[in-house]
Amino acid sequence: MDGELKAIYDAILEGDMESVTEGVHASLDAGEAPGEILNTALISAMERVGNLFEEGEYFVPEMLVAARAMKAGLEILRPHLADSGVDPVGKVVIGTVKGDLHDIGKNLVGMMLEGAGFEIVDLGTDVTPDLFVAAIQEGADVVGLSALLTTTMNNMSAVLIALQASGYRDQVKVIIGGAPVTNEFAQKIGADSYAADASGAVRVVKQLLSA
Ligand code: B1M
Repeated sequence: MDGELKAIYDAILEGDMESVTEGVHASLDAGEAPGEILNTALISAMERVGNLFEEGEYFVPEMLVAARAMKAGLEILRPHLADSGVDPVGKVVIGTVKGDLHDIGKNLVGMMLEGAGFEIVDLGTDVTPDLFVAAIQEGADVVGLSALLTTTMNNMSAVLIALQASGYRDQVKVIIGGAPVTNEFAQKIGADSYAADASGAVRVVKQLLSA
């Protein structure tokens, strides 16, 4: 990792939002590719934060400030990642399921889909099944569910059950993702597909809509 990217990485670990902001701007000005900044500095730093939390080096407050710093960097990258400038090719309702407050991965998936030309309705975090159903009733081609906790991934199933009960299940494709989620789990709960990361989500959503 080169100097500027390493500086951003370190600033995220320290939760130093100002340095992350400066670093991301400086890297973009220096011609660094947005995807490189995202993967090499931002995402790797959050992975390291997770490891430090597991090792008992970091606690929730450290995770929180690191996440805030990462999100500041992500916001600067947003227009560079979502720069397609074409009419929407489909509408995606996205949210993190009930009980779960993690939104960085979900935001990234939303940004990449936006960049691929989709209209995004982002319901945020801790979203109840009813809210997903209400948003889908307004019209959507795809619903994307995110969960980062083993305790909340089961709430994805509750959304599918609510969709079925409302009669809207056949009108939308359902894609799920998040660190504890697997393809096997997606099949088990009756989702249409699973993606491991944001670029995979774009590929899968396009496939689902062309099928
Ligand atoms: Co939390 N947390 N956290 N946390 N947190 C994890 C997830 C954890 C793995 C840390 C650890 O132990 N190593 C662990 C979960 C363990 C488990 O369930 N097995 C954990 C825990 C335990 C907790 C708390 C319970 C801690 C506590 O309070 N004791 C608590 C729960 C709060 C709640 O949600 N109710 C909690 C709280 C928090 C913070 C609020 C402090 C903060 C979140 C801030 C925020 O998001 N605004 C936080 C953070 C930052 C993390 C880690 C460190 C980083 C998550 C992240 O942003 N990663 C995380 C450890 C880790 O993941 N290494 C951890 C970067 C992001 C780009 O990746 O989100 O995986 P990710 O998204 C990827 C893919 O998963 C995928 O694409 C994304 C981009 O490539 N993807 C999708 C995600 N959604 C998708 C949807 C799709 C498709 C793909 O389709 C729709």
